[in-house]
Amino acid sequence: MSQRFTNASLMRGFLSACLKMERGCVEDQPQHGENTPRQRNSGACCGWSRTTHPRSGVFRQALIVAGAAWLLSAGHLLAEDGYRLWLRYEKVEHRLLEAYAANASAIVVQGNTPTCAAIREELQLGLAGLLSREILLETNVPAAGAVVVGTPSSSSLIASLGLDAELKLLGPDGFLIRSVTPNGRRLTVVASQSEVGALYGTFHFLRLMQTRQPITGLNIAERPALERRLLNHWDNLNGSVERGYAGKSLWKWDELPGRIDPRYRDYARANASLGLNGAVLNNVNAKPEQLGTEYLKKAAALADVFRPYGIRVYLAANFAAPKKLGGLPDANPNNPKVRKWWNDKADEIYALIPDFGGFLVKANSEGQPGPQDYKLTHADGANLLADALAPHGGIVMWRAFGYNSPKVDKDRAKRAYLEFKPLDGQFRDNVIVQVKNGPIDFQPREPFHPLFGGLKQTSVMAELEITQENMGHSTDLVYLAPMWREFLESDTYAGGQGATVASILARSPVTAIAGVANTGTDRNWCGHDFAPANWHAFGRLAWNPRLTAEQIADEWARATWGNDAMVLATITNMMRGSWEACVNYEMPLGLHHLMEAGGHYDPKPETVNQGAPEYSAWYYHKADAKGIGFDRTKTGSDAVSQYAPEIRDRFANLDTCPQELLLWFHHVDWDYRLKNGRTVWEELCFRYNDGVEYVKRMQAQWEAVRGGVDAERFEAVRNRLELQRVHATKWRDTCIRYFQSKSQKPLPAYLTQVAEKP
Ligand code: GCV
Repeated sequence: MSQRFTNASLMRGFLSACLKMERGCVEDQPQHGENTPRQRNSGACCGWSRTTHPRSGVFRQALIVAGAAWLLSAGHLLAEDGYRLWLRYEKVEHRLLEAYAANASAIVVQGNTPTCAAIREELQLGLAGLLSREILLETNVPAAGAVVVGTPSSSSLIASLGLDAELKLLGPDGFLIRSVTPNGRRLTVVASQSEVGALYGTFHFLRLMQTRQPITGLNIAERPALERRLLNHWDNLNGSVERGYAGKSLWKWDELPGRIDPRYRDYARANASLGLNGAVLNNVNAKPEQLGTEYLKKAAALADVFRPYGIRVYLAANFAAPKKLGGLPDANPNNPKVRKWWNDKADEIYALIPDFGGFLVKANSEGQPGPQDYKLTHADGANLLADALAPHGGIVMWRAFGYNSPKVDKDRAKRAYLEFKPLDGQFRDNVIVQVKNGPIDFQPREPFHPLFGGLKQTSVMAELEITQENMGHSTDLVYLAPMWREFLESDTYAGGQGATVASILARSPVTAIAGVANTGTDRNWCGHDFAPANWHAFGRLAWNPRLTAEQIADEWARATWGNDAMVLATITNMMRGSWEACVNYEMPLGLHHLMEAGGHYDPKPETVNQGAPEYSAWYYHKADAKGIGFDRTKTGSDAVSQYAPEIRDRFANLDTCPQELLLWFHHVDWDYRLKNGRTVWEELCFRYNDGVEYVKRMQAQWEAVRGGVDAERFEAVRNRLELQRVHATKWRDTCIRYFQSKSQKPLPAYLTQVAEKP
């Protein structure tokens, strides 16, 4: 089996090397500052991209065949290093090859824009890999079996099919994939109103083959649920990444705009393949300098690379920039000079980046400046920036992540709601409030934030954390789609039953979702070879929140690891329960914020911070001799009242509160008996141990795929699973020992080792 995998990647690698040799390896020189998208040289030396132009192939084919034969016979191995993510395009199995090839025998993409070039390149690259042959580009009259991609305005062929009305219903990013037979010729049409939509359709078509689905009789119509689907990069100007665990920042600010790293384009390709269409380049803890002319030019160079792939650039803005960068005495929204500064800044940005998406702002939170510095509200601050961007069509994503003032409420979980709910309806139309999934801060499991459904006259977007800040960084294998599905499906009961978070997001005037990226300069992008599954899952859910975690895992695993049934079943099995396992070995039953203060990797349930109680673990778990948990019912902080009555009552009642959130909402005695018959103490022990056992099972399962996946990634994952076992065990043992020191309860037999340790 391993031979098969090795040969496939070998062939593909060599093929791509030959193509690169043929066209020469010329890096693009950026031409930032242009006002219109422009045609770019398509060469990318070290990426996946290849030329769009068909060339005479006799010499090349001979070279490929001879070279591949040499490589195979010599037993040379090309490394499988994870760089290609889910776009590996490995050759399909023999039984499917001819059927696929007959329906993807030629490519027709009319149009000469950079996006059309990107479509052509992707199809050529993808089909060459999947079908292991060169697929010809045709210009006009397609042969039977051709794939025709485009828009009615760029392609006369698409225009002739009369799809306009249907395409209109799918919006600018939506697409159709249809098997048609105009004039008796069998074709596959990928059509959209926009070229970027056609690019999304192209990736979808390739995905059908990557996941071994039929490509005949197609009638697929897709439309994204949300308009803006963004990654938030917490990347700093010095190249570090806040909460980044995969090397340095992808953006080489010191090299930009002079040198364009080929990786930028591959980043854009990966995002476009999922339908992601925006990137906030810099950390929300933003440096004012990011808005200075020097860095705007650098951002513009990135925007130029991303544009053909439909990715718009956004920037995190420091609210005090008019003062710190502009030299004004203050950044007060009521100061006309401050208004003018933001207006001028917006003009400057749009002159450099005509499709600039807008600003993301963290204000009056964790030390960041904001309108409250001038006794003004979040709405005043957001509207200031919104007014500057409005003439250009930009938006402001104003974060609701603020909890610093205990004066607002003693319970940190209540503060954001209390600050933002009274401002509902006061934000400009081009403001969208960005709310983290839960009311604390990206804990392994949280109930949904009450601002979803709570804000009724304000656009609301969700912020998810792809990077595993509190879930084992890039050491632990934790597949997050089940968590995001639980969140998106949560019924807020805002205005009645069925108002899920997903539907609330989709009904805002501006619709959006953001994920805090887990990318970095590590060769495999995300550190752990399974971590791209979370980037992938976020993108797929941003496009379609109804996809199940299982569907997405299956799709990612096939494209990333291959279609061998045993390998696939093992990998998806491991992924399936990995989030729940992490919750269990870190913070089960609704426990939260037990991690150590700085790195958020190790457990520290004993943390005490006198100065800022919300940084103390005890503030959250409140364990003592009698019991454990945070009472957020009427007898406690009454945070439950921030939810709609149906949800409030469900969470407040011990009988109906989901067991997974028990200690989030309730303080209970150690002997409190759960529906399964165990006491809280017993259940805690059980879950902590169960989490560790799951990791051990993943280790055993992974051993079973040895030889079924490439050796390089196999070893890398194997090593990380062992580190995860150590990490999980540390969490279990530390927490159990600590809680036992409070409860004084006996340990179950399976945990006696824990007690023996110092
Ligand atoms: C970017 C948490 C993280 C911080 C992060 C902050 C935020 O507190 O630990 O690193 O800062 O959230 O989302 O603003």
